[in-house]
Formats: sequence, structure tokens, C-alpha cells
Amino acid sequence: MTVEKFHVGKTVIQLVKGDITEQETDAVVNAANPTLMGGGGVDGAIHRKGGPKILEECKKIRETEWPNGLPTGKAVITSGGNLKAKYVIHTVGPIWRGGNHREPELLAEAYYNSLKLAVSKGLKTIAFPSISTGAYGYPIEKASKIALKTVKQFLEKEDKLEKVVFVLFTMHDFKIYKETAKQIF
Ligand code: AR6
Repeated sequence: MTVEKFHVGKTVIQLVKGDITEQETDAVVNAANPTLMGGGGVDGAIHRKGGPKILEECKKIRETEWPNGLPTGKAVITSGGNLKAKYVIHTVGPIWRGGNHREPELLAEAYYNSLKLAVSKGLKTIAFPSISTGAYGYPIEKASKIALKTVKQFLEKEDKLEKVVFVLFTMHDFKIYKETAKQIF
């Protein structure tokens, strides 16, 4: 099985093995970098499939709201361009530097601020990739605990979301999230 389901109150937490750009949730989250100008991994895939509209909106955000770049842990929203998702929430996870440089706190903020932004826009469903565990080098066992705990804590106080999906790109990553989720939910 490559789909697992858990619940926090009325909200369904789903773990799936798949591609974030194929999700039909209201929003998909982009594991971006502070420039908001695209990159590899999830970021590259989202901009490639979503088309130029997303980048245009990111440029506007840089010109207006965040001229020096989006700080780690913060989140902003654009339309989803050609994606199935209506919106992309761009957040920046921390680069892993051994674990003593506020990485856990900043990773939790990236998830928390993305969820908060989704709720503030009235969205009901959101899909996350495993933020920071690719190019940014965050060990995935540690990252999965923070990701799932942060979502749980958020949903215990906020019941407006119907579904939160974690999209894991490989079977290996999916299994790690599944084991972590069994401990947390
Ligand atoms: N769908 C779901 N997950 C994916 C996909 C996909 N299409 N592609 C990769 N992953 P990364 P980061 C997984 O590197 O670590 C970019 O260049 C991947 O296997 O996308 O936060 C940005 O511009 C990994 O488990 O994000 C930044 O500079 C996870 O998604 C930097 O990388 C995250 O990998 C951000 O690094």
C-alpha cells in the first residue's frame, strides 16, 4: 500500500508515494529557496509544470514584500499556474548544518506558517513535500518527526482543514514517514 491515512480531529492526514505536481489539493507547498526564483527538486518540478505565471508572481512578491528574499521558515502564496492545485505556497526550509543552528525550530516554522497561510486563505486541502530533506540535507527521520508533529499540533488548535497530504517521492521516504506517523498519530 502506498497510501496511509491518519486522523487529527476531523482532518485526514494522508501519506502518499508520488509527485507533488500531480496533487489535486487546493494548494501544494513548494520547498523553495529565499530567492523564490526556482531551483531543482520540488521547486524545479513545480515551476516546470506550473508554467511562467508562478515565477511572475514570485518576482512581484520579491519586489514588494520580500526584496531581500524570503527568510527561512516564512511562507508566501501564488496561484498554481497550470498545476491541478489552485495555489502554490512557497516556503523555505533550513539547510542542515549539524542540528545546532535552529534547524528543528525553522523546519517546524516552515510547516506551521504554510498551514496558517492556507487557513487564512480559506483553503481546505494542502499537500506538502518532505521539506529540506533533498538538496538541503536534513536527515529524513528527524525531519519526518518535526513535519508530522507540527501538523498534529496545528490541527489540534485549528479544525478548518479537511485534508493534509504528505507526498513522498521514493518508497524509502514513504516508509520512514509511515513509521514516524504510527508513533505520532
Ligand atoms: N514531488 C515530491 N517530492 C519530490 C519531488 C516531486 N516532484 N521532487 C523531489 N522530491 P528538495 P529541499 C523530494 O531538494 O531539500 C531546490 O533547488 C526529494 O526527494 O526539492 O528543501 C530549491 O530551490 C526530497 O525528499 O528540497 C532549494 O534551493 C524532498 O522532495 C532547495 O532545493 C525535498 O527535496 C531546497 O531543498
